[in-house]
Amino acid sequence: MTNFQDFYKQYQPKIDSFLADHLSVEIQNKMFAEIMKYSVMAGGKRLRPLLFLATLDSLKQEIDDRAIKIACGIELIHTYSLIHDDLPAMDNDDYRRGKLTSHKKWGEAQAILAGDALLPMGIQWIAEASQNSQMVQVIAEAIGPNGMAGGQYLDIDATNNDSVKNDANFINQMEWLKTGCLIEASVKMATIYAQASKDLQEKLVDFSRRFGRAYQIYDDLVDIVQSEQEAGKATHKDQEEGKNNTLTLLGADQSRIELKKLINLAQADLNLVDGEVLAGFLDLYQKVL
Ligand code: GRG
Repeated sequence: MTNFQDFYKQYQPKIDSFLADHLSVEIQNKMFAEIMKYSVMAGGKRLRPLLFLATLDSLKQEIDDRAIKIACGIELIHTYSLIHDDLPAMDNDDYRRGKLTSHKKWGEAQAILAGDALLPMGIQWIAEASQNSQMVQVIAEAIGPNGMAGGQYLDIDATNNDSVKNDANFINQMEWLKTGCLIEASVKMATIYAQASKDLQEKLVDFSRRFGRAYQIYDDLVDIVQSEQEAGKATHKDQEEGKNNTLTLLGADQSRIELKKLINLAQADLNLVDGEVLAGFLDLYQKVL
């Protein structure tokens, strides 16, 4: 058993160096490699790969090089989704992770292709390292039409569509598909890799769902907390931009209540496993409470 800080210090650099080394070696065209690496190495928190590894830790599964490769495969897929999410046709963002977005830095066609290439490369790493078709199926389902891409479709479809602005079911579904499914898949793949019992798998998947839902609420609240600190008042940037999310639906106070509930439930999901590291992920949310 180890705590979250030690775990993070041990594995975050391993993830970063695996990503940097393998992208440099495995991509034949060095210019394309640079474009892909630019976004992958731009300083992400590595939340999903660390969740995968922490779930293995909770099941007392050894974290070997194969596990690191699977974890990095998940991060490639996540990075693809961010590059495409930032494109002019989608969120049209100029900055991501404190740096110019891929299309701003390299051009739109280049950014589309970097995302196009990161997605199958991520799947390939997971398939190669796991040799487990069930894990490949789990990740493919999580990011396809009934997962992340489907959620992004709902989001695009709903922007500035007043009829869904106050529809809690729609917002929950859209947010869940867009960000929750990949988080759930990261934990589920770890339970398959570690051959966890059905009971443990169910509990950990419940944890991942609550953690993932909480992450969306947290992510929306972070902006509010930052503007409170900077300007001494809460501004609803998302509301101004016509976004549909739990924050614009419930408001900040109710979102915080919802977040606290989810944290308590997620903590209880860890009762049957060695969940100290996984529980540490929930501490992240204290920043906005
Ligand atoms: C383009 C098919 C397609 C999907 C895009 C990821 C995504 C779906 C949309 C992102 C929209 C968004 C800002 C959601 C809030 C939560 C979230 C996923 C934040 C970004 O992930 P982090 O916080 O970022 O893990 P880092 O940079 O740390 O990896």
